[in-house]
Amino acid sequence: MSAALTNYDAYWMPFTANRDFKKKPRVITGASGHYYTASDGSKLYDTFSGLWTSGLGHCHPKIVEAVQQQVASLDYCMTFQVTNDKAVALADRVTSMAPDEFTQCFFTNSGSESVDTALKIALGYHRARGEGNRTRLIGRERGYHGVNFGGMSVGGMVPNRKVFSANLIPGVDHIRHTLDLEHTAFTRGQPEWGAHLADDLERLCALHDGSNIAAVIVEPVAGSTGVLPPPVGYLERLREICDKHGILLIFDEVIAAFGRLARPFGAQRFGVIPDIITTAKGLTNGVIPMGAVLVRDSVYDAFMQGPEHMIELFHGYTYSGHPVAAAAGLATMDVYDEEGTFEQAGALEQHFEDLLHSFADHKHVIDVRNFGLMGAIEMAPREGAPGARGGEAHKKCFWDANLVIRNGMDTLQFSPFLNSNPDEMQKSFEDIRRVLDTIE
Ligand code: PXG
Ligand code: PLP
Repeated sequence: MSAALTNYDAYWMPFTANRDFKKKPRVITGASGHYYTASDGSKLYDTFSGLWTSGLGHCHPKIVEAVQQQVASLDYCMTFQVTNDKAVALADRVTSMAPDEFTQCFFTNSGSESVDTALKIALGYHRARGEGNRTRLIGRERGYHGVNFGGMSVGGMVPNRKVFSANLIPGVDHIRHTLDLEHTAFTRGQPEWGAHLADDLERLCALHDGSNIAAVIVEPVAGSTGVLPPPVGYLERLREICDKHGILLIFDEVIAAFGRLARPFGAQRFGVIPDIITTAKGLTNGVIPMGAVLVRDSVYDAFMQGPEHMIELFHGYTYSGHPVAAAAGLATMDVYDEEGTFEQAGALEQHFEDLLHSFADHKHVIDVRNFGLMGAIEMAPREGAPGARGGEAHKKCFWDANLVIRNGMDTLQFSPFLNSNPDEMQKSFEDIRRVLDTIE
C-alpha cells in the first residue's frame, strides 16, 4: 500500500473526467502478469494490456532485469553527436523485423512524437528532392495520431480538435472514415463494404493537384476511435493512388505493430507496404516510454545529400534513443522471439472474435468489431447522456467485477494480452456481460 494517497488536488489527469474521478479514485499500485493490484489490495484483470501497450503482461521478468541492469550501468547519454550501444542495437533489431525496404529507425518517446516526426520526415523528403511544393498532408476522419499539433491536425477525433480548431496546422485535408453501421454492423474482421472510400484520396488529388500532396497518414486498423478494420481492398487502393501521384503513405502503427495483428507490423499482415511506419507502445511493452519511426531506404537516401559534415534533419528529442528505453526494447524483442508471442496472438484471434460477437444479442449493443487482437463493442448512447453508459460500465467493472476495461464514450475497447490465457479471457467477457446487464 502506498503511503501518501490522501491529496489528489495537484494531479491533473490526462483524458479523464478529473472531478468525477477524484470523488472516488481508482488507483493502481502494483501489477504482475495479467493482473493489477489496486490501492485497496484487490486484484484486477487487465482487459486492455495497459493502454494497448503491454502485450506480454506486466512486469515481465526479462524486461525488468534488462532495465535494472541498464539503469545501473548507463543511465543516460545524449544521442546528438554521440550515442549508446543499446539504441544502435535496437534500430538494427527493429528494422530487421520490418519489410525489407525499411532500413532506417528514428527514435522518439511516444506515439505522438513518432507521428510528428513522420510528418516532418515526409515534408523534408519532398523538399530534399526538389518538390518543396508538396506540403499538403492528408489524414482521415476519426483517425487518432496523438495529441501534438501535427498529429492532432491530421487526426480526426472531433473532441481532441475542437478547442484548437483555429490553431491546427494549415494545408491538411481528411478522407472519410470507413464505418457505416448500415453496411458493416457486426462484421467479423474486415468488412467487404467500403474500399471505394479510398477514392476520396483521388478526389483530393483532383482538387489540389496530386503534385501538392506530401503524405497520407492512416492507422491500418483505426484503434482509438473504437476499432475500425479496413474494408477489404481499401489499403491496397490507398497505396495505388499514392503511387500514382508520388505521395508518401504513412501507416500509424502505434497500436498495430509488435504483435497485435499477429505480425511484427500491420503492413505485413495486410501485405500493403507504406513508406513510413510509426510505432510506440509495444516497442518496450510499455515499460519505458519510447517510440520509433521506421523509414524506407529511398526516403532516407533523399536526405543524405550535401556536405557530409552537415546535419541532414534538424529534428530530435533529448530522450531519443534513451539507453534504458532501448534496453527495455531489446529485451521486449527477445521475449517476442523466445516465447513465440506473435504466433500466440494469432492463435487467440478466433476465441477473442467469438467472445466479442457473443455480445451481438445484448440489448445495449449496436455493433461489434474486431481484427487481430483489437476489438470493440459499441453500445447505443443513453438518451440525452452520450458516454454515460460506457463510463458506468468502466466504473462498475472496476468496483464490482475486478476488471479494468477501457471505454471511449459508449464503445468498449479491448486489447487482450498477446499471451492471454483463453479461460481468463473468457471469464473477463462473462463478467463484463454481467455488468452490462445491470446497466440501464
Ligand atoms: N497514433 C496512434 C495510432 C495511437 O493509437 C498515438 C498515435 C499517440 O501515442 P501516445 O504515446 O503519444 O499516446 C496513439 C495512442 C485508446 C487510446 O483509448 C489510444 C491511444 C492513446 C490514448 C487512448 O484507444 N493511442
Ligand atoms: N524546451 C526547452 C526549454 C528545452 O531546452 C528543450 C530541450 O532541450 C525542450 C523544450 C524539448 O525537450 P525534449 O527534447 O525533451 O522534447
